[in-house]
Amino acid sequence: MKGVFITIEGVEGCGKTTQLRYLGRHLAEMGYPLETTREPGGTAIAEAVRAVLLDPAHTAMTPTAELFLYEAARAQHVSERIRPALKAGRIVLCDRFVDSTTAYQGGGRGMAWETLNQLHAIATEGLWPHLTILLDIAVEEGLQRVQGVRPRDRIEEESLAFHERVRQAFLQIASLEPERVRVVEGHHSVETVRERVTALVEEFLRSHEF
Ligand code: Z5A
Repeated sequence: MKGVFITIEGVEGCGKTTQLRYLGRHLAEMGYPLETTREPGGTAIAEAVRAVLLDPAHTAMTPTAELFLYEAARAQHVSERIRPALKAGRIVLCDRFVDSTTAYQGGGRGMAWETLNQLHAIATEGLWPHLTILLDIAVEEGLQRVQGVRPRDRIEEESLAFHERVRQAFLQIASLEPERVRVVEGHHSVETVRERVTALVEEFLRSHEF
């Protein structure tokens, strides 16, 4: 595999989507071949699954059904879009990936991490990000940022305690895999966060001779 797979993670409103946009523009200006995408989603089938997952009307969805839908969307996304882009030597920037499942379904819903890791391995056929940026922010601050910007989805409707467990799970992943997962404080201005994210990614690309 020639490409580089970079993911960006964090709780709601941490600023992932904003930073992914800046980073994508910056890397494209530097001349890197690039693919930007998101989870759940990134292909027609996975985007259709996303609509089912986030629909606030789907309050009856069981945690197991939810988990399999996230992994199903991921299997399609990896096979149809991410692997081909990596094979073509591109940098793939992805808004959320397996760590979101570990944090939300594992940390938030209490599902066993060992089981989740087995499912990740099946869905991705062993593909793991080379670098993950975790934007860490207080849950209340993140939720405040997205309040009123767009309608709340099914996961956002969860309690503050749920989102706090998700944040702690993300931090735990970072402490378990400090080489891959780099934490950036998300509460700073967009510009400050942008500078830190750019510096981390540039350093990574330099050291990996991409
Ligand atoms: N989910 C899951 O449970 N399991 C899984 O396996 C996966 C996902 C993959 C959809 O994700 C949901 O699916 C999500 C997790 C769950 N749960 N929820 N809800 P999503 O990524 O599509 O949705 P999201 O997490 O809610 O992301 P978001 O709304 O796109 O937020 P964001 O990307 O973190 O932030 P943003 O869009 O860049 O910024 C939000 C607002 O804050 C916006 O107005 C910005 O202008 C502002 N902003 C951004 N940065 C700053 C700074 N630094 N200062 C001040 N204001 C800022």
